[in-house]
Parts: sequence; C-alpha cells; structure tokens
Amino acid sequence: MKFDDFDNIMRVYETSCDHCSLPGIYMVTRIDGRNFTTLSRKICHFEAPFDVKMRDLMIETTRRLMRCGFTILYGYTQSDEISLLHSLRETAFSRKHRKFNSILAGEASAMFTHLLGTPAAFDCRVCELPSTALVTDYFRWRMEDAHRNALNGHCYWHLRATGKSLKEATTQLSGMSVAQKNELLFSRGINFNDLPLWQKRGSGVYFTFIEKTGIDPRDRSPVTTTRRQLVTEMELPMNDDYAAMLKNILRADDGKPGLH
Ligand SMILES: Nc1nc2c(ncn2[C@@H]2O[C@H](COP(=O)(O)OP(=O)(O)OP(=O)(O)O)[C@@H](O)[C@H]2O)c(=O)[nH]1
Ligand SMILES: [Mg+2]
Repeated sequence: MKFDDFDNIMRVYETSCDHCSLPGIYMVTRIDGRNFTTLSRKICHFEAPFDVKMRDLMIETTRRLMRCGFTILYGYTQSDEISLLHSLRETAFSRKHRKFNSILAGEASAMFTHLLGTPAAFDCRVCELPSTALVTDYFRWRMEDAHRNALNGHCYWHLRATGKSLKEATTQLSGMSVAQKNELLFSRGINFNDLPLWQKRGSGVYFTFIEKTGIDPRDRSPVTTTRRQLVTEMELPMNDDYAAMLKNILRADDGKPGLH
C-alpha cells in the first residue's frame, strides 16, 4: 500500500473522537494538580493549610499558561487549580479539546516542576459556557470553593494541632455549620474575616495596556507603542464587584490573536 493511502486509513482512528468547541461558546480550561495532597504533605512539606511558596508557584504557572500560545483573557488560581478564560474568538488548534487538554496540562506540569525542583503533574479539562453570565457564575463558583476550602482547611489544621487524629478532625468538621466553624476558629484566637484575602478568594491574573514612548531609528522621531503586561491581583473583589470586574474583562475582549 502507498504511504498516503495507509496514512489516510489510519488517521481516521486517531481523529475519530476529536471534539472541538463550536464558535460562539466561551471556553474555560481548568488545570488541577495531581495528587497534591501527597505532594504538599509528604514530599514538599508545605505549610498547612496555606503556604506562600505554593501560592507563588501557582501564580507563576498561571502567568506562564497565559502566554503559551492561546488567547487568554483571565487566569484564576486557588489551591492546586488554575482556571483560564479563553477569548470568545480563540482559534488555537481549531478549538480541539485534545490539544487544549494535553498542551495546558503539559505546560503547567513543566513550569511547576521547573520552579519547584520536584516532579509534579497536572490534569486539564475544558468547560464550555454559552453566555457571559455563565462565565461570571463559573468564576464566582470557583471563588466560593476557595472560601469554603479556606474555612475547612483552617478548622481542620487547628483541630489537628489540638491533638485530634485525621479521622477525628474530619468527623467533627462534617457535623458543623459555617457559624460553628467560625466560632471554633474564634475560640482559638483566629478571626476568619481577618485572614489574608488570597487564602479566602484565590488570586487573579489579567492583562493591562501600557504606553511606551521610544525613538524611531529611521528618522529619530518619537513613537508611542502599546504593550500588554500581566497584572497579578491577590486581593480580588467578591460577589457583584467580582462580577463587574469580569464583565470589564469580557467587554474588552477584542480576540486579537498573536498578542500572547
Ligand atoms: N499544605 C498545603 N496543602 C495545599 C496547599 N494548597 C493546596 N494544597 C493541597 O492540595 C490539595 C488539593 O486538593 P485536590 O485537588 O482535591 O486533591 P489532590 O490530592 O490534588 O487530588 P487529585 O486532584 O484528584 O489528583 C488539598 O489536599 C490541599 O490541602 C498549601 O498551600 N499548603
Ligand atoms: Mg488536585
């Protein structure tokens, strides 16, 4: 058989389940650390429940992903996960999910491992959101998750510090209301409201535009160019204010490729 015929026959098996997102649908990718419970506790001995080094590695990885060949408007990270909002006009890899999942998981794993100096792996999934309202809800959902995890994490580690076993602390927490968890922390001198916002809300990364003035080497005339730069926000607003921030990012989406 000629190679071209052989290639055509075999290609079908490779591409038969190659799902693509339709035009007009927002794509959000979520990249999540694999087995980070073990990595944090047994391998790297990160401070619990929150370690500034872990936060900074996740933010640096998010910033890398926002410049790795996709058109991304906003990156959000909390715990061991990163969510990326792609431009509505994202055209990378013909919007093929297999490419998004494999490339973003690979890039995140490579960057995080490089920064940490110990092997770490991430998975990735694509979420398809048909409206800006659902995009906003998606990011509010992840922030709610961060908030819940922060309260549970602080309570859990305080119970452990008082001598409770893993099982005892988990059982005690599972029967408690949010108010009781707040009271538990308060009785040990911690006001949950006073904890750093990045722990309760996660961190966001987005692009801003800056104007730079230079000299045109051809005629020595002054020229002004616009550059995009990444900004990291560790004190994100919440609720309606967060929704307004996301709305602004979505409104400014010109979908221009090649700006990463
Ligand atoms: N000590 C410590 N642990 C952290 C920190 N950030 C995230 N983690 C841990 O990372 C884990 C993230 O949760 P999951 O993604 O559900 O757990 P996982 O072990 O990664 O499991 P899979 O994602 O299913 O592979 C939790 O156990 C967190 O406690 C941190 O700053 N310090
Ligand atoms: Mg994980």
